[in-house]
Amino acid sequence: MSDGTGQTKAINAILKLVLLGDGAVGKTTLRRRFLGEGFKAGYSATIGADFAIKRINLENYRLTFQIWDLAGQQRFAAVRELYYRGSRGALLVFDVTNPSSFNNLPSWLEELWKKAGRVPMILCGNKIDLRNEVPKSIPPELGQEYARRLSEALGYEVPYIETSAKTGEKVNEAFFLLGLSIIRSVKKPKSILEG
Ligand code: G3D
Ligand code: MG
Repeated sequence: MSDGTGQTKAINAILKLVLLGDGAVGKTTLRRRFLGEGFKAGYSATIGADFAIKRINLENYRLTFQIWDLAGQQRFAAVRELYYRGSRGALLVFDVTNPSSFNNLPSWLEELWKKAGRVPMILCGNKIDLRNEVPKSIPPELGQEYARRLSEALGYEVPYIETSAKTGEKVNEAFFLLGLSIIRSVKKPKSILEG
């Protein structure tokens, strides 16, 4: 979009993002890490979820991420309905030191797809700082392979990234990648301004 001076005008968009994955994989810690200081936070008692806002600039977009995170392990269906409603992207998280959190990914996806549709997402293997301490951890190849299969099934790329919410490694990258995936998925940029 040009403003007539030859400069590209930034496109503003508000994007609701949801964090998914088993309890204790590090969703809340990832979110806190990414937000750092000076974010606006809120809490929806109805949904039992926290949300916080962070603005980032990405390409010619000014994105306002509204990041949602279920408080505790809410399993009440009506609540989860609201949690997912209107979300534009998802960070699907497992703990590389906890194979069952990896094996449970399909059930999280099923829920996401049912309630939010096939939104852009990234797969995130967290707690890599602990990988060498745990004999049966999930190797990077397995995460990559799963993301590749998901990408194939969905027809768009689902990136895989490995993070440590403890050290901060790749945490910003994970959220930026998700932002990029959303931008790429939008054919008409204006459509992400809606809803
Ligand atoms: P959840 O929101 O997915 O349920 P949390 O998970 O963010 O509450 O994290 C669960 C526990 O894992 C927390 O420990 C948290 O500090 C820890 N954790 C999260 N991410 C990492 C990581 O990347 N590396 C390591 N080593 N630990 C991590 P506590 O002890 O507070 O319950
Ligand atoms: Mg949490």
